[in-house]
Amino acid sequence: MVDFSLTDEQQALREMAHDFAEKEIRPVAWEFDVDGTWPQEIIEKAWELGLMNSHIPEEYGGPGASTFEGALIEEELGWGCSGIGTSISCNGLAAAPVMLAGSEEIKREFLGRLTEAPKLASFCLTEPDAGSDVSGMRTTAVRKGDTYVLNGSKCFITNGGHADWFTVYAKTDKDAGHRGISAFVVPKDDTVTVDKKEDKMGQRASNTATITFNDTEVPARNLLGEENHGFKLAMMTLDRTRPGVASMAVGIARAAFEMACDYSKERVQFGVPIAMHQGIQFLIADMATKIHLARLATWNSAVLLDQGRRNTIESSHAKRFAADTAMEVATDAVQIFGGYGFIKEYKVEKFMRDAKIMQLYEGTAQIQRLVIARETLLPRSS
Ligand code: COS
Repeated sequence: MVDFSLTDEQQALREMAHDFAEKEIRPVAWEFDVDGTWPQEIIEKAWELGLMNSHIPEEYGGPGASTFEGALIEEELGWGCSGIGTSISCNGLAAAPVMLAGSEEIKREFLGRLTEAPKLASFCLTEPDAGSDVSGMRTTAVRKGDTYVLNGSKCFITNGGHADWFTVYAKTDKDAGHRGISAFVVPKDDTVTVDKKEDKMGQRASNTATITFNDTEVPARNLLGEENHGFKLAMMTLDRTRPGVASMAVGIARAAFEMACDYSKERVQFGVPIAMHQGIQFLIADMATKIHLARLATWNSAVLLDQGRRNTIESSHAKRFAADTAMEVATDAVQIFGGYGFIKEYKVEKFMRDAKIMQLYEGTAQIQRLVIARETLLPRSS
């Protein structure tokens, strides 16, 4: 049976997340956007309510929510403010490779750190010269007895300036391309430096930093999975986290859409509210359809994961369509506001700035299309 109706528990979770977004995030979202204020108190409250680390299983102290339930939470956080929402949700990206490939001991230690206190962890894949082309990374990890020594810089690291530990991808065999990358859990210590906090166009309340590892030593047991199998682990991680990004994009689109609908009913031109004009109605209708379809694609990609099935193409469909929807809907929302949409006081422009990153992070809109084309033309079996 195909059925996306929510159980009473899921409905309650969604309402709780919405309530949190409305009462804790929305009142400060535009103010935090101005100076890029770090939302520490909001993160702590989200952690207390179980809106953070939703995918961490109960045996490691987490809520043990499904990917689908995580998607419900992330849409509401994205509706509140996707910058603050990203700060709250980003532990999921760092924790996923640990859940997929960490030993029992590593899972207990590092997932436990996130569930015992409102701590943050960051996913370190991207480098200045290795964005979409993951294999081009230059960070190295060299085995020395019972340890690995890491050297290199990672950029655009979400929550990087506040992280307690990092999931780091590094070359363990420089000449083996994607088959020479390994993943490690790296606790923050004095050899890890935070070099730069980025001043961004949107999602300004989230922290984006450059993190450098300077002869950073970790025990060999911090290797996630097998040596030189890190690339696949990164890809499997992104399959799991892209539904969350897609949900947040749906949340942005919905927020912009609601604001535009309200405005169209108030703003009078040619003697009637502009919502009465067909030109505006058609815009509203297209926005509504896109949001509806983006949500369906997102839920589908999440449910497949919960069923233990590979969701690579569905995850990319969802991420690409929801991200493009967020950008298009936010742009049209500004259009409906007319000249006022361009004025910060009217608030709607924030959604347009925030939406842009949805087409960039966790795989650009073009990378999603590349994945979709490859999976369509050359489907993978495993
Ligand atoms: N699940 C499991 N394995 C996967 C996989 C997936 N989703 N995608 C690829 N693989 C495997 C392939 O099967 C292949 O395995 P073999 O070594 O056995 O042949 C290997 O990984 C390499 O795959 P591929 O040839 O497709 O790699 P490319 O170098 O061409 O890269 C893209 C593919 C571009 C899709 C990948 O590099 C990518 O997703 N880049 C974007 C990275 C990104 O999202 N960055 C954002 C930063 S994180 S915030």
